[in-house]
Amino acid sequence: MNKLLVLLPVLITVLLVSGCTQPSEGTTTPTGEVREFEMTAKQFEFVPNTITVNKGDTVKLHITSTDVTHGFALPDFGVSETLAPGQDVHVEFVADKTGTFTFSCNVYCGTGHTGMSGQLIVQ
Ligand SMILES: [Cu+2]
Repeated sequence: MNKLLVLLPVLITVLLVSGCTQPSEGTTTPTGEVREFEMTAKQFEFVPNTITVNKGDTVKLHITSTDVTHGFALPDFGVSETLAPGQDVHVEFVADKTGTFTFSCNVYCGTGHTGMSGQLIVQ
């Protein structure tokens, strides 16, 4: 009997504490926004050819070639895609560093191929 009287407040305390303890909210969620862009690739340009985002943003690109097969290479973020004509190609990466980064066509598409490039600006 005495034992029970001693244990009871302990039990109640344990139940109250565990009942009030909530799982803490995640603190590792990305700080940036999700930024989506529609992009067109054609001989010999990307439209738009400049994309500006903030550091930490998740960048989603939907790229469609309107003429021949092109490529989309953004080596600083490990992106390399082939753009078949008429196909909506999805590219996604986190802009985790600031700077100006060049993306370019990496599939030979004609005489203007080497000049077919654009810039990603991460602020
Ligand atoms: Cu090309």
